[in-house]
Amino acid sequence: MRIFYSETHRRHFPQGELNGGELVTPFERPSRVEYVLARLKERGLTDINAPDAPDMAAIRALCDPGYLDFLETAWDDWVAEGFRGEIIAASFPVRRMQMGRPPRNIDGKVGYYCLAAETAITNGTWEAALSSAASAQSATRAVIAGEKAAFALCRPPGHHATADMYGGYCFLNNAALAAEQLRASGAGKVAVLDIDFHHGNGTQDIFYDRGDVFFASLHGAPEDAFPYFLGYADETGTGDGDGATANFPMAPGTPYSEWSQALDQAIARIRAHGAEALVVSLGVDAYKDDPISFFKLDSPDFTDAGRRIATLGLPTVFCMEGGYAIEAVGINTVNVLEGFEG
Ligand code: SP5
Ligand code: ZN
Repeated sequence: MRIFYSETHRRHFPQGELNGGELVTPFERPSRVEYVLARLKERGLTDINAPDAPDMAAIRALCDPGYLDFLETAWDDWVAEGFRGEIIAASFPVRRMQMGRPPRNIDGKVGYYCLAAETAITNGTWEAALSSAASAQSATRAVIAGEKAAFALCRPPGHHATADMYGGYCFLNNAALAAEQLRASGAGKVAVLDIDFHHGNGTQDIFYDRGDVFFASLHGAPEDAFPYFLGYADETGTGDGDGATANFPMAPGTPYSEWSQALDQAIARIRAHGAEALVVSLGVDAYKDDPISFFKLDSPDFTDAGRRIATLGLPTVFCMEGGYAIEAVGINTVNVLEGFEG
């Protein structure tokens, strides 16, 4: 399997994540990638390539222009304002305060474009996010060129990012870029299967009113888990997208026996939709020892999940998302890929 990965991810390394009222070392940290790379090599998956430069036209086609300008200039604007810490959002356009007007002031702008304050921006975040998107784009290009599957070792992750908001450690929605690229290459219908522990709110939002991109997500129920406000089973799409979103929220303590039934249902829905290509949002935070999640999957379960995904028989782009039990992130991620390859 071809793998795409950019060292530029290192340029995004905030020192602080707002967690329980404290600034802690972020769960989403550069070393996650080292564990995945080490495991890939250990298992003989050594076709690891740097991505091509990001396709900016595709990123501009997906995202809000004001949002992209904001991401590109946020750090300089923040420093120019005299702020000395990392960029953390503090004021949000919440219920009854949403007039859709981005403020001029950088502190206001940050809140306008942010969906969760745990995610800090630093010098280098924009370059890292672009390099992550570039990995997804190059992996997708490989699949379009005829590879059965490719793995984008994306960091930072993407599935919480909408066309105009960052948060949940995500800035650009890599999986959505991959799905759009597959559509543009001629696939009539594509599907995004999101197995990260957290609901893929960004991906859902981007495709919610579209029938050509099916979105299925297995995740911690929003009553109990981030991102809290989206991911209920009765969110099924709207307009042309009516019926093209499928959410499988699950309770704390969910074991693989139950999770795998949801996976099978998601797979059946993707098959029924007639998808011709697949993007997998590959988070491994459903693992039993993940520090911020509450499912009970064990490492061999990820291999089995990969096997089940392969039964779709579709050209597949895997995009790395979450997974924070860092010593196990490599094993669990590569288990999915190996299970898929059979
Ligand atoms: C890509 C991805 O997996 N993003 C996840 C973002 C989660 N952000 C909120 C984290 C809340 C952490 N709460 C810690 C509770 C520890 N018991
Ligand atoms: Zn996650």
